[in-house]
Formats: sequence, C-alpha cells, structure tokens
Amino acid sequence: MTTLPLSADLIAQANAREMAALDEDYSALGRKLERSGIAIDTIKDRVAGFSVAVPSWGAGRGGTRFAKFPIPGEPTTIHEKLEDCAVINQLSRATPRVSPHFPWDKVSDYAALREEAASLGLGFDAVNSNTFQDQPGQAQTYATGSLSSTVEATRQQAVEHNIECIEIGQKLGSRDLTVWVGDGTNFPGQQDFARSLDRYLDAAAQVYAALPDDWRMLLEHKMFEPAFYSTVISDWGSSILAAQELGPKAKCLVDLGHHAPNVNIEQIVARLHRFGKLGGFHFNDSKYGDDDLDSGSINPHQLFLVFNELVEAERNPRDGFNPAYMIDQSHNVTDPIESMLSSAEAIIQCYAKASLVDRDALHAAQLGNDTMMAFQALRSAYTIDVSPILARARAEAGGAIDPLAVYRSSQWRSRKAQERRPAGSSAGIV
Ligand code: PSV
Ligand code: MN
Repeated sequence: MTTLPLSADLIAQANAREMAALDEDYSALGRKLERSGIAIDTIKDRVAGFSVAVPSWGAGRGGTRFAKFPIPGEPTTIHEKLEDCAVINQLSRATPRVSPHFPWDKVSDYAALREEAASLGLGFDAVNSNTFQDQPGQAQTYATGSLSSTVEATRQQAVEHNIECIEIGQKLGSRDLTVWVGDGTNFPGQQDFARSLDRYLDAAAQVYAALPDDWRMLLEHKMFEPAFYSTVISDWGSSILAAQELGPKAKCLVDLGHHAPNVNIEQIVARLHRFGKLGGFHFNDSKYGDDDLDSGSINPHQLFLVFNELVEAERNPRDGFNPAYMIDQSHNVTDPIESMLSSAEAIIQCYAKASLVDRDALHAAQLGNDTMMAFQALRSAYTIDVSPILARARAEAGGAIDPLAVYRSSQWRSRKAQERRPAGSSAGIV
C-alpha cells in the first residue's frame, strides 16, 4: 500500500484556492497556442509523461570543500532521504525515482528497501558507485586513483565495488550503473596520460563484462575536481571514445556542470546522440565551474537549448534513445526539498518550451539559410510562459499547483526536526 508523506487534503485545499486562476491562465495560453496550431493538451500530456530522478545525496544539505551548514530536520539515512524524496514527488508528480549512491546508501536488505520506496510511491533510478572517497575499513586507498590506479589491488577493489553496485541495483530494480571517477593528477608529469587511460579502460571493461543484458553503463565525464591538472575521463571526447571501446551498453552521461565555462553543451548533446551514445544527464547549473547550483538558476536559456536538442533526438532516435534524466546539485544554502521542487520545475519548463518549437519552420529556415527565422523559431518558443501547463499537469496527477507554498504550509522540515537526529557538518565535494 502506498502512503504518501503529506496530507492529500492539504494539497487539495490549496489547489482549490488556486484552481480558478489556473483555469483562466491555462485557457488564455491554450488560445494563444491554438493560433499557432498547437493543442495545449498535447503539450500537457507530454509534460505529464516526463520525469526526472532525484539523487539520494541531494536530499541532504551539501557542502562546499570548506564547510557544510546542516539544517534541523535534514535526513541522514537512506530511509529519511526516501521520505523527503517522496515529498518532492508528491508535490511535483515529476520525480518518481531516486538514484542511490553506494556505499553511502548501503542497507542489509535491498528487497525491503525497494518495498519501502514503493510504499512511498518511489522507484529506483541509476545506481552510482563511489570510488572517489575512502571508506572506514577499506583495504586499499583511492589516493592513487581507482579504476586507473597504478596499484593493481586498488583497481581490483574499484572493479569489485562497481560490480557490487550492479548486484544491489538488480535488487532495487535499476537498469543503469553510473560511473564517475575522480581519478586524475595535480602535477604535470605525475602520471602518463595514455597509460592511465589504458588502465581505466581495462578495469572498466571488467565492470562492463558484469552488466546484465538489459543494463547500461553510463560514463560521466568531468573536467576537473578533485584532480586539478588532469582527469582521466575529462571530457565528452574521452567519454565517447571509452564508451565506443567498451561496447554498445556503454553510453555517455552529461553533467551540465562538468565542462569549461561557455562550452557549447547543446552541441555536445547533439554529437553524442549522432553516435548513439547519449545515455543520461545530471542537471544542475554553474557560473564558474562545477558549482552544482540549482538547475536553470543561472542559464535557463542553455537548459532550453539542451532540451531543444533532446526533443530533436526524440524525433530522430538512434540506438534506442532513452536518456536517464537526473538532478545532481549541491544544496548548500537552501532546503534541499525546495531546491529540487524548483529545479524540477525549471527542467520541465525547458522540456515544454522545446516541445513548442515549430520544428517544420525551424528546419525550413535552416535549409533555406534564413538565419533570423531559424533563431526566431527557437526564440518564440523560449519566451512563452509555460507554467500553467506544468501546474495543470501536476494538479491532474494529484500534485500541487504551487508546490513550494504547500511544502511551506506543511511544516515538514520543522516537524522532522523533532524526530530526526542532527546531521554532521563535515565538508566534502558532494
Ligand atoms: C561528481 O562531481 C558528481 O557529479 C558525480 O555525479 C558524483 O557521483 C556526484 O557528483 C556525487 O558526488
Ligand atoms: Mn554528476
């Protein structure tokens, strides 16, 4: 039986107060779209069918490398994190899956954890391995790297951990293993670029060999941090080469924060798709580097352009286009539930806007070299306020028209502060 954490009455009462205004806004937008030959309900149905996973680690307050400031009522166990993720999904109806990270989310009984999640209306998304941190009692240190370490026993330990993640994921109903390694160097000459990649490829192939038939291995690249001079899988080029060498079940995962400033990420998305290697996304935003800021908070236009490529890709699928969408942010100064509600909204808005692009007009302008009209095809979709479509889709699914307002009125965090043990304040890169 499913028991959602917030009172359904609270949501229904708040929605009842907002419904007349929403009806008005939805009808007005419907009439506007109609003039362009778009039936608003088809966009609403697309929005209703879209979902994005939330990371278990995102439910806690993140930290910078310098400090973490926990908030009262913050979740500290996977069980409490699932509860908070259920709140996000109950209000947004757009985040029905949680992406766990091991060993942080280890439990003794995964069948029970799967049931617990299901009872909260949740399933599990990609499993994430962690070989960028030493754990208490671990035999080998990752100070020399993990899958690319020069130390054979360390590489083996990292391979075994990834295989264990696959085994756990099978019990949880996951189908993807996301692998991000922090391996790299801080000094010129510290490691041989070619040999360290060889070691990575060899170890990654051992993990790949353990994938069940219907699983994918998502390779996440990152330009820098924690290594500041070079990183083994530093960019989409290294990622796609590695994925091509590993085989068809290996795909690339794009974390929006893992590129140099001003890089054309939407073009990377199109390139990866062209070669059938676009496997997943970690949504966040950044101003300088891998800042892990909230999705759409800095550059919502870039997020829209990324979705424009994704909608193109959806229309021209290659090799079973089915990217795993996930939010991956560090909430240092906000309540993580509020950040993820706001981020899910920003992400889906961009998906809806990209769905409004007049693709025939865009393609005709592109072919005819009508630069201004090609740009306008994107611009006119981008400038439409699609929020009534999202609100209507949420309300019809039992979610909140105004998720943040209902969340605040539920006093969830202060109630949890009475029950949960306080979180620690250790800093980290997560
Ligand atoms: C690395 O910065 C990253 O984006 C990877 O996805 C990790 O798994 C995640 O952050 C959490 O540390
Ligand atoms: Mn990430």
